[in-house]
Amino acid sequence: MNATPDLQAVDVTLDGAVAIVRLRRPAKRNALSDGLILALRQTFETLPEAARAAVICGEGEHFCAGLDLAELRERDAVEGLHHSRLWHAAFDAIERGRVPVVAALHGAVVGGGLELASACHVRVADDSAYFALPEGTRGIFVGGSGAVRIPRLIGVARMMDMMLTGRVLGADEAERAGLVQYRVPAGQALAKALELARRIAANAPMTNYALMHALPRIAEQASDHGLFTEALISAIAQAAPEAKARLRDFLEGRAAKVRPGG
Ligand code: 1HE
Repeated sequence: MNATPDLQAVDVTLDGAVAIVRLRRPAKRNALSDGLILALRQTFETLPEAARAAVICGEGEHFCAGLDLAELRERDAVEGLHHSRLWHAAFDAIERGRVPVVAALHGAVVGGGLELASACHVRVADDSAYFALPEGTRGIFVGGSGAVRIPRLIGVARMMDMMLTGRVLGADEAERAGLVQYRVPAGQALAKALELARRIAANAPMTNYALMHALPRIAEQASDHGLFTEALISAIAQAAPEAKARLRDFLEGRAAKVRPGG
């Protein structure tokens, strides 16, 4: 694969402690070319030092139209294998990266676009968003980690249905299925994602790290192993000076209480 990162297709800005990563190929509905995939990997591996959380969003009418189908025509089986592994590396740079990532979803979130959203840590959809896996009807298969990450969110049965029948989920159905965690009126996905990312950025870094790196692994461990891993990670997290300071703040009446609707 000879592609180089298409750095024009990904824009990164810093808003306080939140990096905003924008897919910027609207004329092609942010379709994921090889160059864009490489740029995404590079972006998430080299986020600005000051970033403590990130938001990913898409420019134009849609979040992402998935794989760039114009490039698919050219590929043989061996190239297809390496191509899929390239996507895995890029999306791993998101899921197992340095900071939690909130996806702000609108319009089409389809195929590889849904795989990309599934690699993020929290998903917000506005009412214009719709979700599909057209791979089933295009004669191909998911190759960007969807077979692993999407069933974790909605189960094998729902993903099977989407792929076999071409079912398209609206924002409300996606929320009910567990594909997205927040649903907001059309046009408000980015604002909501930013609000959440700012909250996430204010957490102790070790807590965020443990959530990103330990929680998904524990979920895949046998329960006895999972409990042991949990004990190790919680011991490390509570020993951090920042954890001690936060507990002191609460005990001395300086920290926010937990309130309904918070
Ligand atoms: C594209 C792509 C694309 C748009 N690859 N060029 N993904 C799909 O099967 C979804 C294919 N796309 C669509 O169904 C629609 O384009 C949308 C619903 C996303 C948007 O519709 P619309 O009416 O706003 O835009 P459009 O007129 O269809 O497209 C505008 C341009 O973007 C047009 O190019 P133009 O040069 O004629 O202007 C389209 O060809 C182009 N375009 N989507 C290439 N996907 C690792 S495995 C992952 C496997 C998959 O992701 S399979 C699912 C692929």
